[in-house]
Amino acid sequence: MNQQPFVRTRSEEIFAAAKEIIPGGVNSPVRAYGSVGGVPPHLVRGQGALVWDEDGNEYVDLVGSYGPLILGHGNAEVRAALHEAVDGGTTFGAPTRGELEMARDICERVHSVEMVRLVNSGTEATMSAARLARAATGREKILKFEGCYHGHGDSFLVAAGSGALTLGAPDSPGVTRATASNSLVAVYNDLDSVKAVFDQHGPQIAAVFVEPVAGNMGTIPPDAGFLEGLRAHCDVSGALLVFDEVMTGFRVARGGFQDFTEVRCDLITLGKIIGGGLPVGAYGGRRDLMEQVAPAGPMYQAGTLSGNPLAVAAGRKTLEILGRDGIYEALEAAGSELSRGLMEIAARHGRILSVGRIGSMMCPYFSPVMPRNLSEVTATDREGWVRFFNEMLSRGVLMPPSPYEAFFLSVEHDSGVLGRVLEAAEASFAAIA
Ligand code: KE4
Repeated sequence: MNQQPFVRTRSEEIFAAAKEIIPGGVNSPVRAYGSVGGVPPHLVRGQGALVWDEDGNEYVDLVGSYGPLILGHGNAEVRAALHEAVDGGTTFGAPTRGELEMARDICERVHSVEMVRLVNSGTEATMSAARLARAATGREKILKFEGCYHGHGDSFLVAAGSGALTLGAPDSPGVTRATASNSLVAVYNDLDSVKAVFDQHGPQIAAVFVEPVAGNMGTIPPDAGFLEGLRAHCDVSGALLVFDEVMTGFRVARGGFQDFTEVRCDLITLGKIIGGGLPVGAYGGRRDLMEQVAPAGPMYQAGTLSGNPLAVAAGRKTLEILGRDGIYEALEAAGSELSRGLMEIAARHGRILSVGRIGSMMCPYFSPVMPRNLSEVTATDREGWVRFFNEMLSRGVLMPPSPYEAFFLSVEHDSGVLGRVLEAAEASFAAIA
């Protein structure tokens, strides 16, 4: 284990040049290390649980591309499937058998999905699901939760507005007040806040969007009864319930979070893992809703590369492998080993960690109590977390560069790899004590 801060000269050079012609030097903001400072390692290769940067530094990867790489980097079977697909062509703009098989793979595994449409990202999936919910109900408002992220579609880039009515307010320039006024915001795990919104706006609400496990403010599972309460409000008011499982789909279980709950959503959004590392999103659910999507129905949605043969090949092979015995048990064991190890090491150095975790998706909070919503997450020790991040980075462990992002382990994160992480954690907690 390298005990010296890694030299990242080439990453620095590339980052400086990139900032001249790419906003912030990155193609997605979190990668710029704004929350943690310093220069992001520019990666050149990944294999299994490891990645290497431009300067030849090796890291244990806990980011996993923010979810897709549940099989680790460079899975041989996925690569073989891609090589075979690319030899046939990269895109056709015509339907292919693979898309039917992918749709069957999803419908067979995920409760409540009778029909599904493939798109190119999680954002496209949630944007399309929102449009479908509005089309199907004739209503305009969407309810989401503080701290939940559903991609960068305008309807979702809203924060809780001022006042008790939690009216949406633009969270980004460019999102109009008109758009934001149709986005309502409640507090995750707080059914009283949900009731307040439904009391005020119920008949106007087209859909409630929720991450069944909140993975964009770390990892916060739903309180007992929370999802059941959302289902009940939707049933009474006629709003649709949308599970955004872009992150949890096929991550937490073979069928996503619905394998753990009796609650059934009306629509679901998927992404990340179903692309096997290539760009894919999907939305699906009740047949009577999905049959309203063009060309079967009037709600328009389209995409040049939707159902792309390469992404479908990688995604199908990934789902096939995830269907094999023992995979989720191994992921659960890895998550449990890392979570327990981090808490024990932190305690030895006088720190109490609370780890939010479901399976191989987890987040260590620098807090004696497990947060249940965004305001409790923002009350955790962010400075301590940032110092820990940078100590771990200097010891060859790549955590996601934000306390609001989850760790994603893969089937390649075996005890040997996790031992390296825990060894780095021991030194890092000592360094920040
Ligand atoms: P994409 O458009 O990034 O494929 O998916 C948007 C999205 C939708 N729904 C959920 C629950 C999500 O977590 C995401 C994207 N997740 C972030 C990670 N927190 C993507 C990482 C990034 O923005 O670079």
